[in-house]
Amino acid sequence: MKMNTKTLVIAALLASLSATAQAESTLTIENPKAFATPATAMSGGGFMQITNTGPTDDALIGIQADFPRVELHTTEFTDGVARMMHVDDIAIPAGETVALEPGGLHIMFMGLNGDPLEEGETIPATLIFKNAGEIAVTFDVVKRDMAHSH
Ligand SMILES: [Cu+2]
Repeated sequence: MKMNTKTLVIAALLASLSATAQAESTLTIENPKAFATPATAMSGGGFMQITNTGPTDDALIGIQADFPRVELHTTEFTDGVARMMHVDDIAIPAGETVALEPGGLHIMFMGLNGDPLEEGETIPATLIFKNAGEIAVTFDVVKRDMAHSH
């Protein structure tokens, strides 16, 4: 009986701790998705919208996923030619929504090497933010909408 009470107290403590952690998270991740790639593709793009509802600027500084390499990329256009460049971080200013989208900022899943991203698959990943810390997300692999290709 005594044991049960103690267990209940610990459970209640843990519940309140996780509720606190959630209340302090001011980042909302919406619509994480990746496009299905051709069989020979070496990399695939990941996209989402990140909203910072808090009073403090934050930044996406990394991502972990089960690929040989995962990078943060931006896209630059020179004379109409798109070129992807690696960036160290992506600023998520207070009160703003930052869209990672085709032709702009994106996540690059690299080293696919014969194991393409397939429609219907999901990609579990952990986003790492400067202030908010780690946030788990799951990317849905969807067919690429050709109207928005870059
Ligand atoms: Cu890229």
